[in-house]
Amino acid sequence: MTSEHQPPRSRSIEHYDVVIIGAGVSGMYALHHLREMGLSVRVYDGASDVGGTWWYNRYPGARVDGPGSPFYCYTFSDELMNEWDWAETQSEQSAVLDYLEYVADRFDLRRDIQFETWVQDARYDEAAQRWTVETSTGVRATAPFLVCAVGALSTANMPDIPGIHDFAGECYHTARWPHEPVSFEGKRVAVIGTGSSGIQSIPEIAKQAAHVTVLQRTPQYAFPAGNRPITPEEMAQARENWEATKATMLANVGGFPSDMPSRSALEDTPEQREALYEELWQRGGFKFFMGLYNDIATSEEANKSLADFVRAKIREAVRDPETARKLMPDHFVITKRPILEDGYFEAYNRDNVTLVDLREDPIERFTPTSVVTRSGEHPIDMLVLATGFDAISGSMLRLNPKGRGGIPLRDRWHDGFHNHLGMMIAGFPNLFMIHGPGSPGVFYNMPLGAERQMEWIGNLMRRLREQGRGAVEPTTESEEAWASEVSGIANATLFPRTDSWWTGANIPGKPRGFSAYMGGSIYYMRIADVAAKDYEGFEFEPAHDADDAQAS
Ligand code: N01
Repeated sequence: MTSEHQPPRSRSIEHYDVVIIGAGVSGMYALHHLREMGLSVRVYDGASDVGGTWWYNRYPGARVDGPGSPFYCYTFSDELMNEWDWAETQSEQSAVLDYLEYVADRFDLRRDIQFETWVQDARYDEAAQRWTVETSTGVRATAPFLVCAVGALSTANMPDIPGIHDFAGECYHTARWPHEPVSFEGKRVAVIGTGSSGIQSIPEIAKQAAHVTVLQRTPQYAFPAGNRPITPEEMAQARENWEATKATMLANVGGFPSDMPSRSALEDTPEQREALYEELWQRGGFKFFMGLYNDIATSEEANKSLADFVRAKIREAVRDPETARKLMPDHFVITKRPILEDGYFEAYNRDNVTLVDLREDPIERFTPTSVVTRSGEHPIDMLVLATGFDAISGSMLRLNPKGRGGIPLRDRWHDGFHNHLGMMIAGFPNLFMIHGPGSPGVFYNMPLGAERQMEWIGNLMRRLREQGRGAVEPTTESEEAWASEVSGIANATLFPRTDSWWTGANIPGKPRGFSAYMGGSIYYMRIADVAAKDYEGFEFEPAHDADDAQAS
């Protein structure tokens, strides 16, 4: 039983300045930053070590599938940059976890983290102006500030399919992969899901399994990962140019060191576009998106030119025309999270891989030994759920903190993820989210984004303490204005027109809406501006006991 599900044991009570929930990339930095500010901090995490999503997602083939190393990293410490060598551009999961473990050692983080401890409840006490958390290990802790570093891609999406719980074979979710080795040898494996996790794991599983049946709901565009070793010379160069590189990262819309494209795809002839697409395809990696045209996400015509190119590449890679047809995506390219692949389409050329298109041949039920689709029964020994996450807002809803008047967040968010600046929620004073809905979060270099949000949060905490204020929260008017700003930016693009986990469409019953701030670096100017205007859009409450607030 994971600590998430353990009944609470006997209660003791502890007091801190800040409680942080989550010891992943964001929570680790939050701890470091707040401790440097001189605050007493306690972190709780259900896992048994640091890493968050990198601790859980250890399925075969798991790798960084964004613009990768050495720039998917913290920037707060030059020493760290000098000490850590990245081996590959698309680091494998174990390499990222090694890095995070090194960070935990290097900055002595673990002494303030309580692992295998699930926060089961978080409740605001209006009189005391403090949050109280209840944990699975029986510890109860209070603090004036609660930082929710609960992860944008953390709460696994478990599909509700008739009979799925009756399936008697091995069953694994990619986001809760076992720590013990999983053998596929000689087994008939079904995989549900063809997002990043499915597309990374399917070729690896196919290398060992007797047979793989891929159950695909939506075909996807995927681009060559272009993974390659990082040479010592490249590492040395990255370190030498680190100051300039950081400045480029801060200015870049996605927080990575690349220049933003300034040309429309429609300025080029079809031949010129094709040549550029081909060059980037051969190079691989996320440069494909960052070195491209500036209107792929906004112009239907520009988008179609790239979509057609990728569809042709899929036709080229997959020998069986009927399988290639089923693999053909028809949404706007990049409007579901772009995927980097390594041998995914070629896997369908193997004799032991079969594709089921669930749009034509839906799953009817599971039995103890098979999955039954409309066309017939597929006997299986193992089921792999690569079905993704209740993303961005799901982990906050799972925590379901209770704000003023005991109002649960699920009530406040029943029709949308109301918040201001992606960090604070009206009625939930002194509660901060990192990478929450309404922030750039998953659209940004996540370690760097966590650092930048945490600096803003730390400054607000400092201001409260210095001025003897007890609580801060946004007004509902500022939340509404923020929601308009977030959706206004998204609606200028093609992104909201496709069902994706960005829009909440992957979770039945979830309120629809594009929940990431797509302005990238503009976001950090916006939050700096709010701070400069003495936290415009926020309300401060005097400390009920000013002496206590200063001393706590
Ligand atoms: O999840 P997904 P993921 N019946 O939601 C299908 C990051 N990431 O874990 O598209 C049948 O993308 C669903 O179908 P549909 C990365 O940002 C990072 O793959 O909703 N199918 C889809 O095909 C990524 O984008 C890394 O129609 C069902 C799949 O399951 C994000 O995490 C590695 C279904 C889910 O795809 C999420 O990726 C991996 C159902 N009931 C991921 N429910 C690294 O950097 C869902 N699906 C290491």
